[in-house]
Amino acid sequence: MSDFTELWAEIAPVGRAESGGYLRYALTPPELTLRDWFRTQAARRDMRVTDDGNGNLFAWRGEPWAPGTVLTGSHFDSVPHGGGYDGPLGIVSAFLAADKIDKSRKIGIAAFVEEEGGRFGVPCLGSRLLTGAITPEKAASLRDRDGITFGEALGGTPRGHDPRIANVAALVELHIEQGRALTVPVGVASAIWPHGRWRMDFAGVGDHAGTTLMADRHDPMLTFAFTVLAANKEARLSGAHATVGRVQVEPNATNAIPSLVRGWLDARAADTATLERLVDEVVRKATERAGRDGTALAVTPESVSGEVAFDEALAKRLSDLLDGAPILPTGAGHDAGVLSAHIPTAMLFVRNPTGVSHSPAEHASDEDCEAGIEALATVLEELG
Ligand code: HGY
Ligand code: MN
Ligand code: MN
Repeated sequence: MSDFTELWAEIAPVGRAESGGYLRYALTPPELTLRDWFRTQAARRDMRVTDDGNGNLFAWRGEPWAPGTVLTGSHFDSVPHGGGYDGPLGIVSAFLAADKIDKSRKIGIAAFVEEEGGRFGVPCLGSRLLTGAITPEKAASLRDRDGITFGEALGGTPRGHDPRIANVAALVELHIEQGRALTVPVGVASAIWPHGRWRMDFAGVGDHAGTTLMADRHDPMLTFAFTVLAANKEARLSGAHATVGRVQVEPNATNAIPSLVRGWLDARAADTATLERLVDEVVRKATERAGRDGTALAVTPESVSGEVAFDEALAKRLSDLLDGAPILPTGAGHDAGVLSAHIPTAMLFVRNPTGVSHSPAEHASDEDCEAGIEALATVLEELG
């Protein structure tokens, strides 16, 4: 066993479902167990652990937020039945990279809360709070599917923006690549596509499935189904990405015409104008169809992230440092994207041979993960 496989084996069983995917929702028992594991790793390295009052954990070599600190890390939480690498790989790699560099280097390892937005609906919630991109009050009021608020789960109102982020010299987040573009063990991020999630509420008239004539129906499932197809078509036509992976139906009965269908549109594009055109066209077509179906559509943007162009000079510097590692964009959002507006930020990607992610099938080889750790250590040594 290597240091990596040993540490990986410690966390692999935590929150794993029968599907082989993970149910590591923010501040739930599996993720809290990983937080305890984080504290143990920090203690083994005489690193001080702090909680920023927003649910983000940090392990420090040197004083917390000391000027010149280089920050690394990622997140523990997963999407439902997501892969084990998305997030935790960045944290495990951070501890192992810290083991390899001069102990005089001031570094911080972060475990950001609710990166996936899988419990409270807003992705990168912890880094948005830390940077002031969301107010503590708004964050505290977010509810999970059981009606528990983030404030209740956190044990109080989050602290919000921490001006000490200005002390950080650089942030480097290591993450498994989530596309099929990286064909060597390690890459460097150039950009994150603008993306967002929009909640679409289709309201109709609930009624009996057996006695209601087809001509008399106002069935929101029809408008919803049309909208899913329209989103797919518009995305294909514009080279963007559109997904509806989450649906709620009321009353969700086999023999009842729904009164409400709630679906979430996840839309992403290489540039903001394309993304806006895509969403506008989908909403226009869906609204027009609602008129024909006698249903009503309400669209609520739940989180929208603008394009992130990582620090170009820093990306080039890291690519040169890593023997010409390829520099590539991603359609996946990351805490590093949120922080990049406040701190010189870079991302390292570790090859994902199939590119599959947000799925139990997500995988990276031990060799590539170990190459990622070496790369992260090289970068932390250089930037520290
Ligand atoms: O959904 C995303 O882009 C990321 O995995 N949070
Ligand atoms: Mn993810
Ligand atoms: Mn992630």
